[in-house]
Amino acid sequence: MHEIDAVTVAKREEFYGRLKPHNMAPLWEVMKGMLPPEPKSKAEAHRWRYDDIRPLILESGNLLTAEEAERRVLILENPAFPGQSRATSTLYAGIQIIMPGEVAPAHRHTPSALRFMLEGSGAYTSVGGERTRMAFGDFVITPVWAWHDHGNDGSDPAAWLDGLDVPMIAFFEAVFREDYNDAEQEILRPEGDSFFRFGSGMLPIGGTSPYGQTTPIFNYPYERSREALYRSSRGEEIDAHIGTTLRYANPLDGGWTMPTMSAWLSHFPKGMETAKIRSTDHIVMCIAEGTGSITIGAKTFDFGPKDVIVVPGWSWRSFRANEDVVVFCFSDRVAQEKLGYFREDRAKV
Ligand code: GTQ
Repeated sequence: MHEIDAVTVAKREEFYGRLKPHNMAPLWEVMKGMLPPEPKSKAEAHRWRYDDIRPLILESGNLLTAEEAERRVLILENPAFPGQSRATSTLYAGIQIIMPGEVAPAHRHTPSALRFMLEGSGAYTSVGGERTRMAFGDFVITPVWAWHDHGNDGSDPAAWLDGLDVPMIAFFEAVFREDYNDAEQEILRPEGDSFFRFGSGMLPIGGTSPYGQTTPIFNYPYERSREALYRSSRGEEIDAHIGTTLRYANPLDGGWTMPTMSAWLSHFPKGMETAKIRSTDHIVMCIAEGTGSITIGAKTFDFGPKDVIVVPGWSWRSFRANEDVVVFCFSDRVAQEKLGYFREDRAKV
């Protein structure tokens, strides 16, 4: 940069001042911040230990009813974004609890939601006139603008991880929401209907999704996904960076399951240390099985089952598996891919 004299600086400042009433500003003063050489997320890497937060989640279960709360959820807020209901810049995450006999009343909204089931045996959710029971590890989807209500007819509290694209949809200022005229939607189909119709390696001829870009399957049972994952681990050489990773897919087009959020499961066999990888998507992870540690940038977090971890975009990450580890992940990758700029970068091995 060549030196500029005080007179020139003053002249320019005076000019900028006259731009303000016109709602204009000089690009050259902000251009480097607007177009940095690479992204630096404002979010922090973070881990919530399930053992630490579980008592608080259960306590909330006795503080107010699900009906009162509409959704009784403790939001997982990124430490860099207090009060903003965001786990990453683009994603919302929370832990929802439903006590035995309760109903979280039906509503719908333009943000999509996903669930990763954590505990309890009697929880169910209804979507599109169909009810699905949620068992540990199940990946459950609420499509854009689909009526959904949750309940628990078991005898123990049910809790799951919620993931929503709310910050993304709010960025577009396109959040709509509507309440149903009853606590629960009308059930029109037998349980399992969508899964057997679309999730058995066969498809209805001419079949389409009732939910546009969202998969017609709304519960991917862990029993099935886990078996697929472990069998894949045995059948193929394990990727040094991502272990054995299988993504949840829309059977109709082979794409991701939702228009804005990607979801996948990774398995790292006992003893594995992965090579570093970074990608532009912002990731929320939930440990399904095992203990180990994850290094994100300069921070290392150890983890156990049901812990939730946030990986900000474009930060290096690597795993160490003390036992066989299975991790459920969701991110905004599919949205970035559609916008044409998703990137990933792998350290040399
Ligand atoms: O279950 O519909 O965590 O609407 C936040 C907003 C869950 C839900 C959340 C919601 C829901």
